[in-house]
Amino acid sequence: MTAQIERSLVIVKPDGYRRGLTGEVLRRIEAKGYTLVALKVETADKARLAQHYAEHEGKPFYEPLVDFMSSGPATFVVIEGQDCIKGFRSLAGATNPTEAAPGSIRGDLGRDWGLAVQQNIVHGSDSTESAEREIGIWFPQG
Ligand code: IDP
Repeated sequence: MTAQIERSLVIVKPDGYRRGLTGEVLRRIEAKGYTLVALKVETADKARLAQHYAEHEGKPFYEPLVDFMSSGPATFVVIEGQDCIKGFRSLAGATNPTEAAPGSIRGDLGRDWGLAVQQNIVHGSDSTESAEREIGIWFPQG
């Protein structure tokens, strides 16, 4: 597959915001060479979170996830760069912070202390289709 310039939706989740890690996440994104295209701080409403996490509806962690994600401010960022969707997920590390490799955002900073939902600092789109859909949810004005 040829490399391509793409966009991804990154969220510094409420745990990252509360712990003062927003700058650290943005620093890693920029250090990797990705560009910040749009950025806002907002407490997410549950209706838009339901759209964002529609694929997880019905799973045991769904309700705690929506509660957690709407529990306080989060930072929504559109990033751009060559293969940045896969690249950012690599920077983020595995979903479970205990299993995420050292050096990754979740491996270095994420927490999984028997909580109902993994407080893993960041979200990153997992495909071009998801990125387009998620950017449309959080940045409807384009
Ligand atoms: P991802 O964020 O690595 O793409 P997803 O499977 O899309 O992972 O899950 C969305 C979010 O839901 C995760 O980032 C994490 O916060 C939470 N989550 C996923 N699976 C579990 C689980 O098994 N237990 C608790 N929380 C989970």
